[in-house]
Amino acid sequence: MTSPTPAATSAATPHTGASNPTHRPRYHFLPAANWMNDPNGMIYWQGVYHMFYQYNPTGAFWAPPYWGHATSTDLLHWQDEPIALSPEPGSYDEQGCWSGCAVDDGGVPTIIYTGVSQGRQRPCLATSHDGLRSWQKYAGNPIIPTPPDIDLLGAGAVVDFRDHAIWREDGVWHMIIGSGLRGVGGAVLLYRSADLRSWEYLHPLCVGNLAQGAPVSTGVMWECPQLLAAGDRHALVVSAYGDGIRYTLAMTGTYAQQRFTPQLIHRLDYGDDYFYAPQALIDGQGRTLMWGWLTEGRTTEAQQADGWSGVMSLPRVVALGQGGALCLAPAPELEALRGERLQLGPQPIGASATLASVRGDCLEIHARIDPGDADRCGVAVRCSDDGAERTRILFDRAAGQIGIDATQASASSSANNDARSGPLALAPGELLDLRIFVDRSVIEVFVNGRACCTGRVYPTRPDSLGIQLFAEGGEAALAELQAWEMRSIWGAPAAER
Ligand code: DQQ
Repeated sequence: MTSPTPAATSAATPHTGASNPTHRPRYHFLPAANWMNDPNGMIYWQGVYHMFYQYNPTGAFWAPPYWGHATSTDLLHWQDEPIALSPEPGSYDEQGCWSGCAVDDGGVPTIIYTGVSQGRQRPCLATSHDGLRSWQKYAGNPIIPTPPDIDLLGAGAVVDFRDHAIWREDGVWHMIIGSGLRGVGGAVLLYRSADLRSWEYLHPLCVGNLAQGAPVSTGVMWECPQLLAAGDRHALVVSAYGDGIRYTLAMTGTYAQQRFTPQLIHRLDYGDDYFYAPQALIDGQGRTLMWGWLTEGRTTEAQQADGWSGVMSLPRVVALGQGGALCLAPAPELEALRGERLQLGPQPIGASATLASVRGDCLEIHARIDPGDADRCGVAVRCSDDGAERTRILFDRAAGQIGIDATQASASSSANNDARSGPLALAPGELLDLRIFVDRSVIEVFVNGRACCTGRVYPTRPDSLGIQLFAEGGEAALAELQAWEMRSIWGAPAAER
């Protein structure tokens, strides 16, 4: 395998990103160019948010991953830092430095990641002694040489062994690793250690069930596990994979005697893998903030033609909802990106009405809608003047579903143009409350504080900037709509990427 040694992605690196900026987000983080996937090692360190991410510095396609790195003091504007980890040819991570986490080991920033070589996935460690800028790999890597042989216990052989989350409990480090048990389902394996280097396997923290179909299938393997405190419960977040599924699952329940027992399980984002492999940190305000990888919804050829692939989600505040589900809300800091406010309503919503005063492809829209007797209603964004292209944020009351209908989003044959949704029931008299973030090809929607849905859209028409309200099978009413143009996080247009 050849492994180029690229220059570090630093603030001084010229932005060689989009040859065609049409779809490139302006207020979401993404590297200047090339491929990114999972957020890694998210950590709040001495007043600074550190975001690492899976990165291919050689092109807009997946390859043995490096760890890219960026920092922020305000959650909005990000500074590129040197590449943190690179695969080492001929070593235990020659096939990539896969996903992992970062912890504070008594003042020493420490990364645990998955080193991959010859198809084997093994935990590895690296430390920084210059304030998270450069990282030295531990001479004793890999720190766990083989997965546990839990087949002996009759639980099924371990099919994968990667991705890490670590916490301290009773003065001891605890680590979970994403896995799957052949013929059984996804699994999260629990270890403990006194020094982060020598680990003792305990048992599975939680195991899925391949046979489960309702309320949601849980897949063959669980990637990127993380155990979070949420209100009076715990939440186990995993990215469920295999058997035709790929989405983030949130399980809320109890953590006791070092085992997690789920009580409720749901998809964390109804856009499925458009919000994938998320990772959370706890910041200086004690908030749990989460970011996910927004995958592309277009062909690999289209991604490579544009020179970039993958976007980081907006920062989302994690909380336990009233019904016991894990809920995500946009971080309040995002309000600082708002331009002038425009306000509309109340007004009736007929079949479809284009808003004359709101247009754009970088917007935040907050709409509160009374569904009335309409079967379906919502807000359409990125609408062309002739209606040929449009993306609908659609509440289907009869089906009890909310989602993003992008089946008419783009005239391009390279775009997915799909529809994704999940359950939403409104209480009698409750308004549909949509906070919609449009950032060129990214749509993030937060619904009634208890559901969210991410989409990717690639309109082709320069006039696909319109906003419409629509109702079908009856009349709905707009209680209020506020809209703001969102500012770029990259400063002047010349500095944009
Ligand atoms: N991506 C990483 C893996 C992880 C997967 C590799 C999830 O560590 O399981 O780039 O998207």
